[in-house]
Amino acid sequence: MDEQELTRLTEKAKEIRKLTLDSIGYLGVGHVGGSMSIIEVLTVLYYKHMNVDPGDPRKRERDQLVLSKGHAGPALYSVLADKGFFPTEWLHTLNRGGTCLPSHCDRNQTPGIDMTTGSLGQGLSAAVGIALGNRLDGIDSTVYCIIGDGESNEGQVWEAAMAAAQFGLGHLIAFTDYNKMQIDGYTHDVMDIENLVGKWEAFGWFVQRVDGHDMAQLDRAIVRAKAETARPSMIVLDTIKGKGAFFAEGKLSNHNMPVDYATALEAIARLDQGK
Ligand SMILES: Cc1ncc(C[n+]2csc(CCOP(=O)(O)OP(=O)(O)O)c2C)c(N)n1
Ligand SMILES: [Mg+2]
Repeated sequence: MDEQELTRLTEKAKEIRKLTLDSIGYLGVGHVGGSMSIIEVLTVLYYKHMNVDPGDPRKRERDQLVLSKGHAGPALYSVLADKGFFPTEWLHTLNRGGTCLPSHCDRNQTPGIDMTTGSLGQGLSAAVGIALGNRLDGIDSTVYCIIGDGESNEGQVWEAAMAAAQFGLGHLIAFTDYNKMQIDGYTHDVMDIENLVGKWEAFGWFVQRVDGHDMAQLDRAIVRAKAETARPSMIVLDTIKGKGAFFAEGKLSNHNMPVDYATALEAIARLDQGK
């Protein structure tokens, strides 16, 4: 990617981060940590790679994303609002009565959400099913899936991993948001998932590992994954939970935390000042 594009995507990621902090802060509570750690991958996907149409969210010939760690919905809602799937004003209805933006993703509530998620461990299986269905229907598209590192403690993830390799789903590209933390503590203390790259390779996947906040690295990895047509791809993202939110970054308390609006606005101001 050239400098101009890198600048464009970097600015976009900042906007998405600000929108997400604003929506969670306006509500007063939310999954700050796991939302902040996937901002860059969502930005590179939705503003560079994915073929989606805000005017026709269910278009059959489209790329799809299963956000398996569905508690990070607020980050994806910011992207979808910014892209025009629904009005940006909806972001201030996050997780309130009657909203179309529940805390966890729901494909029947929100334009642009491709799969209902939140019960951890299930999203990759859904993505495998979508990818198989697309193949049967002769649809030439890519299915993306983002899972958590804590989520990877779920056995169903590994059943899906085996199935995807068995079916040779080269048009399935998954990411592990390896932010090293989960709800109850550090991932290596709760249920260590190392050697993560070796595990996915052993399951028959094409595996890469990149800095999940580096847009150029993310872009190159996605390009390489798309070029691998015989095997499903796993891109392990080294990320920081809470990235870019001064009150949350790297703190174990950032999973689902109270955030007063003034603090969120201060975080947004700091991002604007490049702090
Ligand atoms: C099946 C299931 N068990 C428990 C939960 C509660 N829960 C929500 S988020 C979370 C931690 C997930 O950790 P991780 O995948 O690392 O997410 P991240 O760090 O990206 O927020 C848990 C246990 C759930 N949503 N689904
Ligand atoms: Mg985690």
